Amino acid sequence: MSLQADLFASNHPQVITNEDGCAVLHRSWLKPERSAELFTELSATLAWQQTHLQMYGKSIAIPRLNAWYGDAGSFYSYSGAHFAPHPWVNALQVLREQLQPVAQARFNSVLANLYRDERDSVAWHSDDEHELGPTPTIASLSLGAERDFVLRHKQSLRQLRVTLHAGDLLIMSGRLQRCWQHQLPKANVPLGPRINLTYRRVLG
Ligand SMILES: O=C(O)CCC(=O)C(=O)O
Ligand SMILES: [Mn+2]
Repeated sequence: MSLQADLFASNHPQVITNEDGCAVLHRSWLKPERSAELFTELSATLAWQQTHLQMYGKSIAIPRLNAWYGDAGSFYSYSGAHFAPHPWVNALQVLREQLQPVAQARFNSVLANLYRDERDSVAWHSDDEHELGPTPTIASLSLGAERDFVLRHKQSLRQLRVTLHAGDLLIMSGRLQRCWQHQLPKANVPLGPRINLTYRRVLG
């Protein structure tokens, strides 16, 4: 069996939207055993931290843990929080090499999020920070518990909901971050932890 066949399932990508940017879902991009191994390794070894954002003069703990890895110099900031990347670790580096041909993009950093249970979430936002450029390609890989991910068109307010499972790869590109927002709402059933890796290119 070839290395590719051993690591990846071969489902056809599904276009979630092609309107005002592109979101394409590769279901089960990783096989279940590899997703499970990666989840165990990354949850135990990444430098998870609690980020606080400054809002209305208060320091607010965001409802998830995160960790930023990347090339030296790929500084990143959002809503008043600044991240200097940790140097690449092997597992994240290997994934980067495997993701780049699928996403047809080069990445120099990855933001890892850890949602500890169903109460952790990420609120409506776009990944539209200046340092990502106007049409960023972002490759988002899910591990651990399944969670709903919702896209909302900024003008029409049309919503698209997808359940992301362990091993699913969502690629967002083109004008998607200009024209749409996304969120990962809290769930109303008990759920275990989930890790999401978003590979990005921070422009120097
Ligand atoms: O966890 C997810 O699937 C999305 C995370 C996200 O949108 C972000 O980190 O910018
Ligand atoms: Mn995002």
